[in-house]
Amino acid sequence: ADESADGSVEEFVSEKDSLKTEWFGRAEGKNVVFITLESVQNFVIDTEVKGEPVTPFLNELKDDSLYFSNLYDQASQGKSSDAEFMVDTGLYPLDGGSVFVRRPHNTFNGLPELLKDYQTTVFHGNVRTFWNREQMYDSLGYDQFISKQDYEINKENQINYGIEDKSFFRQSIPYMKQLNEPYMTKFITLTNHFPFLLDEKDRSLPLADTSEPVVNRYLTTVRYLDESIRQLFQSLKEEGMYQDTMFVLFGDHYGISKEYEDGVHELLDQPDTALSHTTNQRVPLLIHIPGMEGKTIDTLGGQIDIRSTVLHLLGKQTENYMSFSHNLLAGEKEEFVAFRDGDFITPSYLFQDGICSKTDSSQPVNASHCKEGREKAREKLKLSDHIIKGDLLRFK
Ligand code: GP9
Repeated sequence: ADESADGSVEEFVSEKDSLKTEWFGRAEGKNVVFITLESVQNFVIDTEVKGEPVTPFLNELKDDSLYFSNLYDQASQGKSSDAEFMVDTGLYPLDGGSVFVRRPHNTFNGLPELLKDYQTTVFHGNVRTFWNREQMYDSLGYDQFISKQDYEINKENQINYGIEDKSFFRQSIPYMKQLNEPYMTKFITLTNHFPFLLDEKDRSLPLADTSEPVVNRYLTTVRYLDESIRQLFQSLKEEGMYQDTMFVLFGDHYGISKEYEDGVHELLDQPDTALSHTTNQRVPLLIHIPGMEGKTIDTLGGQIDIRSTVLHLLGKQTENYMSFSHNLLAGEKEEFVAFRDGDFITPSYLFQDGICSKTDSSQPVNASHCKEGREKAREKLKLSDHIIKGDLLRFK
């Protein structure tokens, strides 16, 4: 097993649940635009501050999209890079550090490899070396990486890690117009990043008054991100680049750590329980195909499942691919999410911080109820590590 993608690994990780559904191929041949929503947790959707929606645009968009409301953040120490890694490869992050940094030379069969007829470009307003992206994108097979050096950045349009999202999207359009169709682009947003800084002039949401200033600021930068996406959609419509595109928007990881979570409990008027902490770790996933009716899907899944779901909509059969991704649109989807630390959640049980509890009530139960789930999580993580550490996909 050390030197090849042996039968047992293959059996376990092939993407079997790609049986055709009514959604299969609904976006076939369309361009694909991924937008990573930096630090966006699902609780901001349909939440208000002083009577004003935090995410008015995403709230509207989700009504015309496949909106996955029960999707968990599975990123680990590699944060944004882990989220990208899962979406591209359907493998789990490593238990320490970032795969982008630790294993950039592996063979991964990432999305650019599978979408061979697509021109693939990543847009990001930070330096090329952050999370070792430049090297990793080469390895994943991206054709182009438009980064900080390609944008006009000045005192007015820069904050925190780099260019502000509104300017980022505005300046990306001319590059996008040069792409050959079909194209796949990935926009990695930046402004909604800890410590959630924003100039007064860019703040359009009233400041919430929870006892956590970090949470209060977070909501204003989430609103800014929401506005920047509205502006991107508007520009693409004006340029005639909207109609033939599937948009995939997803939160990359949590923004509010446990340390500041009291502010979220106050905002949402929720109790401080293991269950509320866990449900707060959900990130939004919206897949918007112009002209397609919207639907909210509450199938339990994780970021690792985004890949298979997108490939299904693009009409790609995935059963010969090796990954841990499961199509969220398939009726028989296994509702199981493994977190990197070995914790897991299913519709029935939640295992977190050494405690087994019922998912719907957070009532602790006998540990035996979580035995099978813990073994399953351990097995998946072990096999994924095995693939990454042995660079086993080079044999596929
Ligand atoms: C940095 C950006 C944020 O370029 O992607 O990374 P994070 O700190 O969220 O992982």
